[in-house]
Amino acid sequence: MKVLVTGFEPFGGVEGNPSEDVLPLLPDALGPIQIVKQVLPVAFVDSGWQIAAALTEERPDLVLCLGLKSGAMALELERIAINLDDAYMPDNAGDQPRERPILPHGPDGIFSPLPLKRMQRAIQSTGVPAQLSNSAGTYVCNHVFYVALATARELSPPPPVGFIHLPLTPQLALSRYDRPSMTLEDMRRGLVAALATAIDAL
Ligand code: PCA
Repeated sequence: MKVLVTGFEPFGGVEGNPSEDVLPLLPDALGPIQIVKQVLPVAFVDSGWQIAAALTEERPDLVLCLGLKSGAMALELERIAINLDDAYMPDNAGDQPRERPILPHGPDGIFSPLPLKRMQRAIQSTGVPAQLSNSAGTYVCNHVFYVALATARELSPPPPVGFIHLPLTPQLALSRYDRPSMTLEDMRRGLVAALATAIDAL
């Protein structure tokens, strides 16, 4: 069995992205389950085809996408992806879609099928704060989450897909004194617990 975990490159003038930096800290296997890691560009078009290709080519049994949410106070387990790109700033390729559907005939929203409340409790039991979130926004993270969920539905069997938003690290929050932060080690601990719970439910 195989799990795909993705992160994002830096964007928006922040010098790093914890969703990329935490990937090397995650194990390459959990028991017999292989963990494949991939960094995605913060660009609507390229991130979309890259996550779709990763699902159809790697055929993972479970997909967990990660992204940074500056201002998050906990690991935020996203409940739903919506069929809308509405960028508040240009992406790393200079693209700034406004009120554009991701899939013109796609469903308005797609829920993550993962056991999010159980994953939340598992993260919390390691001493790391975790919350459920009802919006992944309308920027590149929501785009990747939506494309991954829609692509998964085309596969048989469809792999469950989830998305977790991560806070800033203390280092990245230094110049943003009003923003909360979490260490990469805490993120790693919480994410391993979340992955183990999601794998258990397969
Ligand atoms: N966060 C952005 C895109 C990339 C990332 O790490 C978002 O929340 O949409």
